[in-house]
Amino acid sequence: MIILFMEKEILGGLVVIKVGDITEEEVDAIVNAANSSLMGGGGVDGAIHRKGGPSILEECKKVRQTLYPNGLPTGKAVATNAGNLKAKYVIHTVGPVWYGGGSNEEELLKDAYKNSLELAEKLGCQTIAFPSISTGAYGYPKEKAAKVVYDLLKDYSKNPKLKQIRLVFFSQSDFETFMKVVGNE
Ligand code: AR6
Repeated sequence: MIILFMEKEILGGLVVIKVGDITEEEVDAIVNAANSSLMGGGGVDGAIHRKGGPSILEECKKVRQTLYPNGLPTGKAVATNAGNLKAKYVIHTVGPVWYGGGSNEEELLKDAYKNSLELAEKLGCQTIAFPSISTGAYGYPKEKAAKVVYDLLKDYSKNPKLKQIRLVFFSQSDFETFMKVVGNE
């Protein structure tokens, strides 16, 4: 019999790693791996807009008309309502497209996570759920992304302002890739 570990706490319980659909998470903020247009797309972005309903897109349009007329730059984050999702906010961030590693991808991926965490803190959130930003359509290698995210969260865990950070992987194998990086530490 194969026993699958679908959920695991790391970094003193601050971070929960799990397999699931992020649109089902009951947290204060759900992070969306968006694109600069903020007008929706496939992957996790499509799932969030589909399940959250049109009020999220309405607010994204307002963001484009006001704060970011040229689109949300890579690495930045912005919040909207969460529509029908079981969250107070959706934090939209744009991860980097993977061009081979020499185009500042690592820093930009860190920025996407850091700016989302900071924005959640400013909004008074205690819990947040992240998808695996950039590792789908944007092609960031999963193991490399896992290392970047783990290092960043290890650092964050020294002085955390949020109570819980959930990393929601869409497949068991993505979950295991992350756990392999944790295990190597
Ligand atoms: N819950 C959790 N994770 C999910 C879900 C879900 N419901 N759906 C997909 N994933 P991607 P990116 C995982 O492509 O690489 C969009 O079209 C997926 O398996 O959603 O940052 C945007 O509009 C993968 O591991 O985001 C942009 O144009 C991870 O989420 C572009 O894709 C990220 O995959 C952004 O690309």
